[in-house]
Amino acid sequence: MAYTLVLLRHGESEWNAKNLFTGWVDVALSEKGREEAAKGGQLLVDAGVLPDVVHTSLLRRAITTAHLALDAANRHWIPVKRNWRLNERHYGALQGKDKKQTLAEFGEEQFMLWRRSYATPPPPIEEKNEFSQAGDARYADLGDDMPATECLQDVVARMLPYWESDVKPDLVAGKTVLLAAHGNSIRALVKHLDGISDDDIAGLNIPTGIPLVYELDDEFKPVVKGGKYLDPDAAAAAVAAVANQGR
Ligand code: DG2
Repeated sequence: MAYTLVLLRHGESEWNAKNLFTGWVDVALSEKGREEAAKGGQLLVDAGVLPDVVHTSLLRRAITTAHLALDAANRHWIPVKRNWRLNERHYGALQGKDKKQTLAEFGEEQFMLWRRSYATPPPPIEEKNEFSQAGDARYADLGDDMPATECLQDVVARMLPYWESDVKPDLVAGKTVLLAAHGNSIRALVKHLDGISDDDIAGLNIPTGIPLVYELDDEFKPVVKGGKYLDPDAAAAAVAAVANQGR
């Protein structure tokens, strides 16, 4: 028996368009991002992949993307579950900073360490920083789990419990799952599913708004490693653009 999992990074956000580190800052989709989300829904229809349940983060760029995609696919009515464990990685003190300026200020090596290394988080954000989420009601129950910065390793550690407790059971129940999330929370899950090494995951980038479909066997191993983008040409171009951000 195979399970069907659809991973969807939100459409372009207003801060993706401005090239700013976003993390847990709750920015809206750009107009282009809204179009990408609806197109993502149409790609699902064209491929005959119709989600039965959607899991999203607590951030509006993923929530809105799921809504627009499902609306376009006439699946706006399916159950939705939201959890902070699917949030983008917390980008610490880099939140709100310009990627190009950060690259110019700190150099290629440090920039890529912060952006793509597995285990090096950016400096933590201070509570008084205007882009801190301290005191945000939606995270009131997190207690010690509330991050001030995260590397990808931290995202894997906080995302996997939700994968086990909430996403896998939906797959086992025979549901097609849409997981609408973020560049780095999706990288964390893809690393786990495809068994990508800590070094090699640095080279993986996720495009905005293009559904990535995984068929999983009954041990949750991908039938095709890397899954299948529903618009492979657009995905390849968009992956290159993400990789080159800041340059
Ligand atoms: C981006 C990812 O997250 O940035 O937080 O800036 O997927 O929510 O737009 P998303 C951000 P990079 O790690 O690709 O720089």
